[in-house]
Amino acid sequence: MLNIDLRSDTVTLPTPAMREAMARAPLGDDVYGEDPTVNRLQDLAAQMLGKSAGLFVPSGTMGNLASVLAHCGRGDEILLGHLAHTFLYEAGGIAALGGVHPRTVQNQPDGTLSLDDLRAAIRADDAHFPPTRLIALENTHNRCAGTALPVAYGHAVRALADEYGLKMHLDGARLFNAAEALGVSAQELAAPFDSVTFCLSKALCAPVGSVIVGDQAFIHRAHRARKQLGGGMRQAGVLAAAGIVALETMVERLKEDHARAQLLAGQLAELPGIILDSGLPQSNMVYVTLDETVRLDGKAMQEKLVGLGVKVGVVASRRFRLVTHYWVDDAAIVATVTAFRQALAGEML
Ligand code: TLP
Repeated sequence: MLNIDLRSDTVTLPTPAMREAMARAPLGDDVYGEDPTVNRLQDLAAQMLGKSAGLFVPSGTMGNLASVLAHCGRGDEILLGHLAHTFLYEAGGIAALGGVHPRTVQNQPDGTLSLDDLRAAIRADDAHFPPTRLIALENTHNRCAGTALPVAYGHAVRALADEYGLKMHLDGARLFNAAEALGVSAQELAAPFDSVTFCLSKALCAPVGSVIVGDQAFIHRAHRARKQLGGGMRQAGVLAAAGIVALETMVERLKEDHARAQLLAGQLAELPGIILDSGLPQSNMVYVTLDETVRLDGKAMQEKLVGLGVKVGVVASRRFRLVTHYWVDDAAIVATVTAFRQALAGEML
C-alpha cells in the first residue's frame, strides 16, 4: 500500500544524518546558555541570515509569538495580512498572551500587502487608537499558494516603516524556500526586517524547532519572552544538532521540491475536474480546486485518496493543498496523479 503524505512539509521525518548527529551532539543546560550545540545552531542561523544573534525555539508559532512580545507591549497594534499564519493559525496567541491588537490588511494574491493599504492602516497619534508598533509579513506566503515575496518589496515596506518609526517582523517559516524560488540569498530577504523567524522542521526536515534572529538587544528580549512562554529547554542540543544538519545540508536541495511541485501542478491541471487556481507554484505548495463537474466534495475526495495511499490537506470545501518535500520523490508524483485520476473516475457529472 502506498503511503504518500502531501498534507504538509511539517510531516518530514529526520534524515539518517540528523539522527546520527542527534546521538553524537555535545550537550549542556541551555537555560544556563551552556548547550554548545544550541549555541552553534544559533550562531550559524544568525550568520546565514546576516543578523547579530539567534534564539532556538520549539516551534514557528512560539518564534512568531516571542518576537511579537519582544517588539510590542500590551495594547500596541500589529499590522499583518488577513491570510497571515500568525493571524489565522496561531490560536490568537499574540492577543491572548500578549494583549497585542491585530489589525489585518488585505493580502494580495502574491502574498504582499499593498503599500497604500499599509499606509492607510497606520494609526495617527490619538488617544482613541492603539499605537501601531509592528508590521509582520510572511515569506513564502502559505495561504497565498507558497508565493515568494521579492527583496525589493521588503525594502519598500521598510522605507514606509521607517517613515513612521515602526518595527518589522518576518514569519519566514519557509524563508529558504523563498530564497530558492527567487534565486537570492536568505540574508538578502531578511535584511529589511528587525526580526525573522524561520523553521527547521518544515522543508528542511529537522524533527523540531525554529530559530529567531535579530540584533542582540531584540534577542535579549525574545529570550525572556521564550522563558515566559515555557520555551526554555534544557539539553536542547539533541534537537539543535538536527537543525545544524538541516542548515548545512538541506537548503540546496529545496529546488528539487519546487521542481516536483511544478510537475505535480502541471499534471493535476490536465485532469478533468481539477483547477489550478493559483497558477504554477513558485515553491513547494500546490493548491487545486475541484470544479462543479466533480460530484465529490473536498472531504469525500480526501477520503478516497487516503484509500489509494495519498494524503492531501483540505483547505476549503473543494480546495486542497499538496506540499512536496524530501520524502516525496518522482515516483510519488506519478502515483499521486494516478490516484487523483482513479478517485475522479466515475465521479464526474
Ligand atoms: N504551518 C502549518 C499549519 O499550521 C498550517 C503547515 O502545515 O503549513 N508560519 C507559517 C507560514 C507556517 O506555515 C507555520 C506552520 C507556522 C508559522 C507555525 O509553525 P509551527 O507548526 O512550527 O508552530
